[in-house]
Amino acid sequence: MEFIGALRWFGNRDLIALEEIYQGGAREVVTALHAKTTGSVWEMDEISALQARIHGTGLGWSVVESLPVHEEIKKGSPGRDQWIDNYIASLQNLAACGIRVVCYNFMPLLDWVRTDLAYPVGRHRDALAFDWIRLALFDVFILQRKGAADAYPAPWIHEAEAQFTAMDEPTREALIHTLLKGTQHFVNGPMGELATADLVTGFQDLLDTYQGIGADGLKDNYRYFLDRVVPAASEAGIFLAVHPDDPPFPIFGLPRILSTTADYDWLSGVHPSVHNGITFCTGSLGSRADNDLEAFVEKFAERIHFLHLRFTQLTDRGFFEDEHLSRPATLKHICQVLGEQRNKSIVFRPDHGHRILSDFNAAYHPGYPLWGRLKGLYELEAFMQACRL
Ligand code: CS2
Ligand code: MN
Repeated sequence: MEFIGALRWFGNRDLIALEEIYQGGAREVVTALHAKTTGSVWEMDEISALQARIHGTGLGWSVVESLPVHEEIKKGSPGRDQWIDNYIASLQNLAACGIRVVCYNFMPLLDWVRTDLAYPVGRHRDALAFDWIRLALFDVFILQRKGAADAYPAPWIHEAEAQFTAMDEPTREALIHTLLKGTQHFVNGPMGELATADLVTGFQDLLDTYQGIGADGLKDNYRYFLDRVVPAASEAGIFLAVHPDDPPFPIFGLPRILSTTADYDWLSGVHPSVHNGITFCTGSLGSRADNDLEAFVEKFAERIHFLHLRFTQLTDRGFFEDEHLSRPATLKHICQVLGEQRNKSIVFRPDHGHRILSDFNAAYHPGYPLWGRLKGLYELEAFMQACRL
């Protein structure tokens, strides 16, 4: 097994240049055709143009992150077959250009959600964090979602209410922006397209479109998608790699279906083919105390095609993103189990990084600063080499 270090790159939406990623020592980038609208076919000439640009810098590109799944597919709308046809056409075009792994997720509406984008960790450095009280504050008192108050324990609601009452207008706006735009505006999806002027009502309208779907409904729609896409991916030679729910809990009443080991048992039961694969994101899955990362890697090793490495530290009200090496015993186990997979190479990336050094001088996308991630990359590379000695 060879581990190949990569950084995620957001194309023209990224302040970081490919040259910086190359100079920084990554061997590959993981990226997407970010300028495409969700659901449209990724044409071969577009893929190869981006590929030529990446290769021209000296970097490789074998993993796409992400090929977004249209909401109509997740909702199981009558028109979904056309969107699935497009998805398959994109997979075939990617395969024809030599892409091997395609990461995607099946989370309704929102990509990863955090309540804090500048959570202090130590002096002069910060991280992304998730705090249930701040989520409840937004959900119950700002969004005023029907039934929201029943989703949180009473003491959390009381604390949220006290914070809400003391909150000034700019702080409230900042929380809304953090939750609905901060981590969404540079990835493809419905939140990125929402008009900033009417964020809260726009979000509520989108939530209403998932009324009544529930986890079982979302699973049915996912199975329908997989029934068509897995055979096509397998024929094209693409390894699909679904990213877990992040955070791995239901939020805003939206269904979640890839949060626990039991969910992954279900996924591999639906289509046992290894082409129906996984992005093993230790940070996302590790945000639940009942997810055993070591047991997970042992169970699903052969269907793990892409690695997101970082760890989270759980608090009594959520979690924050920790150092990349903060759980060395777990990381060692992961490297050893995956390392035993012969005839396979796997791309890994430091998944999110702290802001350090000159990261504070540039408006990098939250979670994706240059130096914090490079530090993670170097640490992980060195750790993996040491595991092999
Ligand atoms: C996030 C996600 O936790 C993460 O890795 O950065 O954006 C994730 O990469 C996507 O959901 C994958 O589809
Ligand atoms: Mn991840």
